[in-house]
Amino acid sequence: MYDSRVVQAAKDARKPAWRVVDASYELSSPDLKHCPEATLPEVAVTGRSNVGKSSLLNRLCARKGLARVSSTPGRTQMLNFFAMRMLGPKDEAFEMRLVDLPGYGFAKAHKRVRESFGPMIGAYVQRRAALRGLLVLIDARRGPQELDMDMLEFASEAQLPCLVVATKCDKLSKSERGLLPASFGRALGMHPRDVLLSSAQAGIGIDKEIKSGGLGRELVRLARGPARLGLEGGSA
Ligand SMILES: Nc1nc2c(ncn2[C@@H]2O[C@H](COP(=O)(O)OP(=O)(O)OP(=O)(O)O)[C@@H](O)[C@H]2O)c(=O)[nH]1
Ligand SMILES: [Mg+2]
Repeated sequence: MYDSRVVQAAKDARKPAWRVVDASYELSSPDLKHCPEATLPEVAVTGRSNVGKSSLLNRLCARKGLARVSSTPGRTQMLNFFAMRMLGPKDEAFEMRLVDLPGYGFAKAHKRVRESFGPMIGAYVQRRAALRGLLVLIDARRGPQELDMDMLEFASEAQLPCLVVATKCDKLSKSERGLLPASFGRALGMHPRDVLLSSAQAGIGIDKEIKSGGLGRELVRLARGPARLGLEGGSA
């Protein structure tokens, strides 16, 4: 007997995946009111300060200075919108936005994500009509922290699908990388297939495995997900 999911996964693995062919910075917004008009589906990149959100975005778009990167935590301070044009396995085009969010856990006084977010990220995650999903980035070596669990819970309450992306995997050995999806999955109560490996430095999961899927395909899958109910008339 064949497991149809295994057969499908094998078929998918042979297809060239979605890739970014054009990316540009649009604007930065301090709140929901000043976001761009909700004309394209969005996926937002979230995670602790310094986890590598802006670096991941740059590597994905193959543009080093597109989003600002810094070794000092707290570099990204607004909701930063990037328009992306992607090409699929049959060269079909898809347009979406990727949103680089400020990191959480930077101000030590805030013990919970929703406090550390303040109204900016909280309102964006809860009420942005164009938002279809979140990439929750977690440092591969540090593993999931309480604030990450808090973020996943917050997103789930807001009915937003999430994908966990382990960052800086260049710092792990091959065997550590192999074990990571299952161990992160256990800690987070998620299926290991919803945990991706990545390295903005080495291209792991981003452009190294582009033929077998990687982040591009997952982004399009999230962006093509259904809009959340009840937000259609909301400010976007
Ligand atoms: N080794 C390694 N270092 C990385 C990788 N990605 C990012 N870094 C480093 O991690 C630091 C933080 O990177 P950023 O991309 O600015 O992180 P961020 O999550 O956007 O940070 P904030 O905007 O402050 O929340 C920088 O010094 C990067 O060079 C990676 O894949 N491997
Ligand atoms: Mg950043």
